[in-house]
Amino acid sequence: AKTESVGKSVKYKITGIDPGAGIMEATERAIEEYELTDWDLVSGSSAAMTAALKKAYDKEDPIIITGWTPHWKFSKYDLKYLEDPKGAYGGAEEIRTIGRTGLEKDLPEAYQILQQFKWTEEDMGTIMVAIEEGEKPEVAAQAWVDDNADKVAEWTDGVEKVDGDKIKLAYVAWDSEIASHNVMKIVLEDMGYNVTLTQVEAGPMWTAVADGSADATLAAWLPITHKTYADKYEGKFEEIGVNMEGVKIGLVVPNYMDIDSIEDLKE
Ligand code: PBE
Repeated sequence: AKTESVGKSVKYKITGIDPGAGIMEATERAIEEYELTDWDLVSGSSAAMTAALKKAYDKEDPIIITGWTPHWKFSKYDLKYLEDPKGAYGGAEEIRTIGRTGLEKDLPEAYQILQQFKWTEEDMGTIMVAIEEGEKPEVAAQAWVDDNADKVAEWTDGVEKVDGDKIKLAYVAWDSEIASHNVMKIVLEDMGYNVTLTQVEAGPMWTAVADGSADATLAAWLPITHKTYADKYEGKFEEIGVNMEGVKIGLVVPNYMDIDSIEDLKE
């Protein structure tokens, strides 16, 4: 028999990430829909969340985090998503590539590469795990590019090299996006571009694409995670392509915890 409720055991706290992340909004929605009135979503950062997860996991302490796939935490720890019978976190998500209006006309070669850019959770996982193990993002990305010339060739198929044209990509310091943007920087540079990566928060990332101060981002999680941003800037950005399918967000706990569903948090 349980001696203590899950809520008590984690002090009614869900360990979140940066406040602008779509998963934070989805979690506030989950708290409402599941009537988790005593619960708080604590914001922080991806790095602080994974540090808290490591600390709890090493001691087999309970912890509830906002989690997503792809992410290296699932290869490092034995974790599970809590079931979400009310669908607060949506269903099949995709990571989409979006650009500023006019990008196709101004930088057609880059546009075509961005359009042809598509990879898998496994591809991205290799890079994320290497970075987590201490490799520099640009080094881990370069190693992946070197090992995957066939995939890169598909992304650059039919595209002519340019001569130092400038392109600016905006991204957030989520592990998945650190991996994708470092890879795209190398691919575009190999095609002759002068690439700037700008790391910002989620809101400013969307704003930058909408107002044209960034050319593109590979980090638009849709249709649910970034819906509020996509609605806000409707007509002010362009969907260029889908770079990964079958991604997911939700509440995640270590497998040693004796709960299976968000419903169980009410007890
Ligand atoms: N994430 C990773 C982001 C999108 C990429 C799930 C933390 C978010 O919640 O906005």
